[in-house]
Amino acid sequence: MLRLFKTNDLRKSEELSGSGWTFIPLSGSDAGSDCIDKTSAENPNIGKKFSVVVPGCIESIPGLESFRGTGKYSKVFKAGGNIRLVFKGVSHTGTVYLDGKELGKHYNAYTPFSFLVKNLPEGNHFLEVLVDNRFSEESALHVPNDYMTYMGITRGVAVERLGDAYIEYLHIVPEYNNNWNLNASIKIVNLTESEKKIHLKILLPRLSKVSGETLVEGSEVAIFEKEIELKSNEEKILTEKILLKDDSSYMQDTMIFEWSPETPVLYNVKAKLSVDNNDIDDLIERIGFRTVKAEGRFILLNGKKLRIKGFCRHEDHPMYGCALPLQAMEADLQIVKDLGGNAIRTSHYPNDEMFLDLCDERGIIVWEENHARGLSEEQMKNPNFEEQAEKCIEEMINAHINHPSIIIWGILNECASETEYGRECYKKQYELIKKMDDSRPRSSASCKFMNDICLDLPDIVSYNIYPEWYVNKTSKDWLDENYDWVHNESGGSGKPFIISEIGAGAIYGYRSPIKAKWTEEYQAEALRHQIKAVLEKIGCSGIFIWQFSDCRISYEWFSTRPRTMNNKGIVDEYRRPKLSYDVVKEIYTSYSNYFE
Ligand code: ADA
Repeated sequence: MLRLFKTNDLRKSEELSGSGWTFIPLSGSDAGSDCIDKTSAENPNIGKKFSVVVPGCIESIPGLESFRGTGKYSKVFKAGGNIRLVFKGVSHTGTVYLDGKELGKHYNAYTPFSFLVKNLPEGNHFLEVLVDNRFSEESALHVPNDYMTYMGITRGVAVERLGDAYIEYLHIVPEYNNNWNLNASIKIVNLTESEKKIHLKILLPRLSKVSGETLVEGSEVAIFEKEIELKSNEEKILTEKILLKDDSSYMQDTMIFEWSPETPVLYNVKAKLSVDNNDIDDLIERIGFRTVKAEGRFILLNGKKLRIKGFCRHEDHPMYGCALPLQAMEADLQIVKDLGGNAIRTSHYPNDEMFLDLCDERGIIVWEENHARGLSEEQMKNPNFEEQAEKCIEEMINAHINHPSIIIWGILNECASETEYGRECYKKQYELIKKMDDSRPRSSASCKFMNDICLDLPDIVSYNIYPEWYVNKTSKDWLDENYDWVHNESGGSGKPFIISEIGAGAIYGYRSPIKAKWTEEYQAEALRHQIKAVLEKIGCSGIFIWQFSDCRISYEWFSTRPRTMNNKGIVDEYRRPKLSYDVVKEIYTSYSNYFE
């Protein structure tokens, strides 16, 4: 499964996820061995053929738990004609071959990519994906870090059969201006050598309430139609503002049901292409009617002052690596809801679209950010950094712009925002986001305290602070010091202010009345002080606790952590609650989603 709703009625899309794949480790060693005996002995499984399922991480295979190197996936599948191979995530670099011919390469585990193949002969074809999870100068974003870079085809794969023309993307961003409007951007591609006269139609279902609160989809209404001419192999991007005025045909006998954490109503928008009245392609996207903006010191969601009660969450699990199945994603969100949380920060990279689909359906607010964590100025000067970071933004927004749950676009967690060079990178990336989507506020989680020189750039100022853990100050004092500097001395004055990280470590099961650091008792007490200080702070729009669950880190990272894990989870990696679970639940559930 790639999405939680049907994305096509007409276009044939066959999932290649599942079984029938083989994996062969080609070169590499165990990351851990370098730390033990420096001989980096070659992994004994090199050349061995494993039967595997996709999505998955090869670290789930005994003997490959710490493998860092290259390997090749392969699978035979049936197809023909014009096809598109869609990959939702390959970690961290994937090179795709079809019948021995290279189709292309993609860097970065966390964003989708695809390859078009025209006029493929009908029959069996051989798909190979060379995967590489090594750290090197070529990789500016996947570096030794406080999270794990896994290896694998870690998200879904599909092969689509296309006709003479197809819809590459359908972006629909709702906007309210006395009426609801839909700002649509549609990319249409002619796959033939001949000119095409194509009819585009966009349809929106009317929703109606049946038996109380249940909403059902009624008839689909055409809200936009246009004839488009495309020359041979031409592609066109149409941008249209579609008005849903009260007197529009769509609005007869219906109303628009807003998306909110309390009422996460979703609409399936369908775009259809036809030639001479024959339908040739379609694409369905899911949207929610909601507005979000930064106004004064508040984040307004549908005009109401939002209070964020969130968690930073890595895509990480001891059984699945970063390739969590839907059931594991669902279990995490059940815990978030039980804790009284209303938000997730996708630290520190774009997330699986199925997870974002779940957030849309459950009314969980999302801060989604491009892939970067704690890169120094020197690391940001890697010649590949800017291109890789900006490409991640483009792919993230292109793929995720329709998710109503995403209300903040984030960049460059704890990177060099205290330097002039770093500022240039931040500035370019904020501008890129605004150009692609100016419907959402932008932010970046900073740990540069009173040295940050970029706070005039974002719409929301966000700080990662660790009082009672890294900084021996009370939570209130350290929060006040940073808040006051931001609002009195920095370019961030007067903007909404979020604590985007705060927390403390605890080893699951380490209990002691001495309440030393790493005990569950210490974490519970520190979090009580930290969360209360933030939620009681006038002018603070919310909090993302670091972090939801313990997660694996890469051996090669400079800082040693107990268990080679980041142990600041409210639950451990198996989602077993620590003592802090009840503290977080007690406090979070005592606050509403909005300021009065
Ligand atoms: C930073 C960083 C997180 C994590 C955290 C910690 O704030 O953004 O990824 O490393 O510190 O646990 O220290």
